[in-house]
Amino acid sequence: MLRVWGRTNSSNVMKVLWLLDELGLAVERIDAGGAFGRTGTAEYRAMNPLGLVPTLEDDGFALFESNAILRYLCNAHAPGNSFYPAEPRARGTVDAWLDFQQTALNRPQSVVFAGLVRTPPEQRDNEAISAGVTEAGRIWGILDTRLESRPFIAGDGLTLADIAFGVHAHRWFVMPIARPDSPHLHAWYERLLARPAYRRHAAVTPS
Ligand SMILES: N[C@@H](CCC(=O)N[C@@H](CS)C(=O)NCC(=O)O)C(=O)O
Repeated sequence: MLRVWGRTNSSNVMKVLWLLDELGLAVERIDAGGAFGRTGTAEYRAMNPLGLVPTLEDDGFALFESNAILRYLCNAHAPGNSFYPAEPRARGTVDAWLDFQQTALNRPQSVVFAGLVRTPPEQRDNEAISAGVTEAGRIWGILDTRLESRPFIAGDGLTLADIAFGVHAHRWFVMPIARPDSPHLHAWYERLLARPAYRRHAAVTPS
């Protein structure tokens, strides 16, 4: 039985739960991280050295880093699935966007999310939040251009790239911020909203 450690309001945990749901794979989930703790023990650190969530356990094998977990789940439990295509160029494209999510979007989007959703107004660093909105908006703008000529990030169908960005897209569209106009990005977000698994795990009230 697959086991996921992580609280459901973590974007990186959402990615994994959304993919598992899309693939119809059963999972046992253990609340961990944030107020749940459990991530500081030596046993947990042996699975996830930074003590972050998510962690995946699969029959004695443990894996950290959400995007690595997405790839592993497709490789090990859904080989041939189009979410992570085998053809080298198609796979390379998905990998590039997965890396781009982690390296370009994550930081500015986290500043905005943590600032507006998890910090009381009197303690907010409004300058940092505003700079985060500008930078995250620039990255989402790149996605908007990308999605002008294709329904999903890597082409015609949903892939891991959409999952990695999709968990952040809902937050982006529901947070009280001044977003740049992005019609193609918004149309893609609506395509995600049509998927029950996305609504179950990612399109939830930010907390
Ligand atoms: N690059 C890591 C980042 C993991 C991460 O930052 N997780 C956050 C939640 S989204 C976390 O563990 N925060 C501390 C906690 O929940 O205790 C990944 O993609 O898995």
